[in-house]
Amino acid sequence: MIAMPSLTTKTTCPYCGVGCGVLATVQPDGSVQIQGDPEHPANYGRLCSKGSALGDTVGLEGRLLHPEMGGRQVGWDEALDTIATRFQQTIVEHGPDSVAFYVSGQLLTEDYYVANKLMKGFIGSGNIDTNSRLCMSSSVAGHKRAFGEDIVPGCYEDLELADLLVLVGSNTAWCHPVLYRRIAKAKEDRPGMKIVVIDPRRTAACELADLHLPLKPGTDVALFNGLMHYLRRHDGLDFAFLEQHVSGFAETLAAAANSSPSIPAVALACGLEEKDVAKFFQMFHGTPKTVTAWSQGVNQSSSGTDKVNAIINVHLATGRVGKPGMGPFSLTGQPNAMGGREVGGLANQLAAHMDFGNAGHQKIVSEFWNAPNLATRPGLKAVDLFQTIGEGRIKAVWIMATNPVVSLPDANAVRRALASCEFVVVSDCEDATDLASYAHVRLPALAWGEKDGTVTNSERCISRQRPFLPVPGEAKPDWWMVCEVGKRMGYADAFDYKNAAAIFREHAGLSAYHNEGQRLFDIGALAEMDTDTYDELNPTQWPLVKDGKHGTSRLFSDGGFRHHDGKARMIALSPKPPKESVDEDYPFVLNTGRIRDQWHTMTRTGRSPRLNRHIPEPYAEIHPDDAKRQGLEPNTLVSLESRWGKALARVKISADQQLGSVFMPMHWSSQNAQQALVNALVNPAVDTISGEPESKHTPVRLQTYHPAWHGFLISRHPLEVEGMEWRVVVRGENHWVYELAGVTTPDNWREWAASIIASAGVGREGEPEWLEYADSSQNRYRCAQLVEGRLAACLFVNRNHELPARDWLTQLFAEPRLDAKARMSLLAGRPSTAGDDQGRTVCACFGVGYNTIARAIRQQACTTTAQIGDRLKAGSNCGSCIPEIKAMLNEAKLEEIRS
Ligand SMILES: Nc1nc2c(c(=O)[nH]1)N[C@H]1C(S)=C(S)[C@@H](COP(=O)(O)OP(=O)(O)OC[C@H]3O[C@@H](n4cnc5c(=O)[nH]c(N)nc54)[C@H](O)[C@@H]3O)O[C@H]1N2
Ligand SMILES: Nc1nc2c(c(=O)[nH]1)N[C@H]1C(S)=C(S)[C@@H](COP(=O)(O)OP(=O)(O)OC[C@H]3O[C@@H](n4cnc5c(=O)[nH]c(N)nc54)[C@H](O)[C@@H]3O)O[C@H]1N2
Ligand code: SF4
Ligand SMILES: [Mo]
Repeated sequence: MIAMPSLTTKTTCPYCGVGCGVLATVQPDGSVQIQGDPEHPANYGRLCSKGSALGDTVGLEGRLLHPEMGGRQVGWDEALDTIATRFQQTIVEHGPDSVAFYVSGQLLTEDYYVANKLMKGFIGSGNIDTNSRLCMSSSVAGHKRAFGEDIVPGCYEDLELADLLVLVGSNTAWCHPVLYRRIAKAKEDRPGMKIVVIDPRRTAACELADLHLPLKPGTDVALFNGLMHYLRRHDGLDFAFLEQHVSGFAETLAAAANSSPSIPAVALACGLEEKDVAKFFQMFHGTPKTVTAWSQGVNQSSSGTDKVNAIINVHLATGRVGKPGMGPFSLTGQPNAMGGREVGGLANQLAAHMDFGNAGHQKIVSEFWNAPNLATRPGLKAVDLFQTIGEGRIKAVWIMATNPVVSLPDANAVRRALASCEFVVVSDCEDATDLASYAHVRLPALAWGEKDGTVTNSERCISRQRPFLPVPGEAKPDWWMVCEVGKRMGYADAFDYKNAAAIFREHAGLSAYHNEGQRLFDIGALAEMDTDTYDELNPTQWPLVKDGKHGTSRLFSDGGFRHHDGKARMIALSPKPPKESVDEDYPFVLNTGRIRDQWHTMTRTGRSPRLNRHIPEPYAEIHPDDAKRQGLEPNTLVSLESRWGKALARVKISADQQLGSVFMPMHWSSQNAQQALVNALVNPAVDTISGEPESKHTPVRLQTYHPAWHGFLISRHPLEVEGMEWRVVVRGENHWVYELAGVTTPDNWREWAASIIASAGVGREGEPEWLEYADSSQNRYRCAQLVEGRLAACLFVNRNHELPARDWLTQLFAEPRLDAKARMSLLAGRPSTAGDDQGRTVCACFGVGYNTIARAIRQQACTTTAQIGDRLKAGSNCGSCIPEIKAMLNEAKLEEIRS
């Protein structure tokens, strides 16, 4: 056989809004090697733990590969005809507002563009909204209020050039890790650079912080109003800039003085130390080169838009906008959050940064699209949209590249709404998702590595996602599905595109159409490029107007804001408390967010064994004093209840939490955990301006949860493990771990285990051999099944949560045979040689565990992350784990953990 040369494709990471360039090389064995693209301006060769593990996620196992209707495989024609007919009928009977699309910042710009065009241009309804509503919409609204257009004025380099970087509600170390490493490098090179983190929790982003302000949840406006008033009193305002470029200034100052008259008043409102507030204000005042970057701790709030404007206000007041090392900077979440905003994917936008309610814009879009039926008013925003589905007024919905039954607040209500909906279409790459069972028609989408188009990152940089894998099964690009339905609904001319490049050209053309400098989003220079040029397109920042040669890094450095008077607006703000407040019944604030190695609902990162090892189980993190008061012990289970629903989680106790707060990650769905759906708890309150849900603030109560037994089952093959109260599935390298707890105890554990294993058809490999250990006085039970001397499965059960370390046991699955000594250790649940249990993974790239690092710190006297890197390699590749290693180095009493 002739070896095929390995071809390397330049593409873009499909995860976060940093938008890193990736080099993907398909190896002769079919695996995919992933490297950072040294030429990409977002990452210059770096990748984080998730990006580095992309090769683990591209397999075809578990993919949806054929269209389906009612669980039956159908041809594309049948599926597409059905969708077109059902939408058409619904529109004829109930009007265009009786149908909707719910789309995603994980679509490519080309997909997004045609979905928006079909709904707003041809169906004639504004009812297309996107998961960016849950993510960026407060920033969009804040930018529009302040600047007159949804513009991020700066670029990544500004975060490196700043002398002061303020991170507000952003766990950048875990959520934008490559950008965070760039910041870390800048600080290392210029130790004078200062970093302030404003977050109720002490997060991994605090690794670099000179000051952490653990403010009371939801009090950001009071803090930034306080800063505004302080700047005024300390002669910190840039009057020349204000006079020339800003309006609304007097009212804003008055409101700030009113709400936050003094440092003690701010400290009290925000639950902070006066000296810390003073220090922050002094730092901001004294440092012209300041960037304030934020993400979901700001956006996902019932006062999210006000929080955004409170931040922009102080930058306008000091003239620190759009200059090197200065500016307000909204970090986008998804790979194409920015592209979605360009095409107008939110229900309240039109397209290409044009607005409903502006007759001129309305005319431009309808003329360009040749769409006489263009929607004339905004559609419903995500939370309202699903409520309207629940009320039966929206009767047909098409959901693309998002998982609303997991990610929307009050997720059980969303489930009920979809269950009652007459016609639900779902396009996804995955077969099994929580959403799948609600679909009448399912469409198989191309996944990363197969699809072809563009995304735009947080700094307005457009990059290509290029295919390097063959099209699997009958999967198709999302844009193709939308266009086929459009054609079948009678709009053949408007949706007749040969390829993604043709759609992109049109998108670029619309941005420039009758623009004449009216809208900053203008990529006219790309409107006429041919398909080869598109294929070779290098990362390009917008704006890039016709005949322009280079993109634009910074905007508004000399004013030129987009309101009619050319001025920016400062917004007078009075702080508002979160919509739902804690009380005697629900005394804790539930805060939710992300962990380092999982992406959203885990449909992709959950496929990667090394990513699953960082934090394998859903948890609720709580302060030690609160835990004591509630009688919660580490690693037990806790039941959480809000006015909207219930969930269970593993207890994690840490002083990183503030009193009265509990944090839960958002990632686990019913696919991989039972009863750990965080959005079952989360309240559906939204910001009245942006419609963004308050995902960071729900009153809850906590209760210890005592099942009759705790246990775990590890198996070489995936199993169906049902019928208990707690079940979490964790995919490993050559095994699956099932974390379990139940209220009813099986009569015979071995029979119970055997029947579960048998149902997976494992016995056929050979005669199973059982090892068993039972201690009925303690209710402890352990057994293992071996097939031809090789470990096939093991079960460990205990009355309480104290169980052996999983990480060490899973290593036994790599052994071809277990000898007598290994069998003894197996049932004992611990290695016969101390030091073999490396604990949960900290470094995903090299699989280095917590205990291994702890031993290096204690026994080999390592004191720096560089030494740990030299000895163990940990932290020496992507660097995503450096904040955790630093935290370990700073910990006075480092104890090994049992994981
Ligand atoms: N590993 C990983 N990375 C991701 C993602 C992922 O799923 N996994 N998703 C991507 C997406 S789509 C997004 S949107 C981004 C999100 O990125 P981030 O916004 O950084 O992530 P979150 O964890 O949602 O929330 C950020 C912080 O807000 C804090 N917070 C809560 N309430 C308040 C408050 O009232 N005020 C302030 N100042 N802070 C508060 C929380 O404690 C939390 O630490 O991450 C992107 N990157
Ligand atoms: N409680 C709480 N809830 C939150 C948040 C929070 O912080 N707390 N954060 C919110 C935020 S910021 C976000 S962005 C959302 C994210 O929430 P979701 O968008 O619901 O989460 P994902 O898991 O990214 O869903 C993407 C789905 O699309 C599929 N998919 C991936 N690529 C493609 C593609 O190219 N085409 C198609 N058709 N399908 C594809 C995936 O398999 C997956 O099923 O969650 C929000 N929900
Ligand atoms: S920081 Fe990580 S997840 Fe984000 S784009 Fe870069 S490699 Fe992907
Ligand atoms: Mo997001």
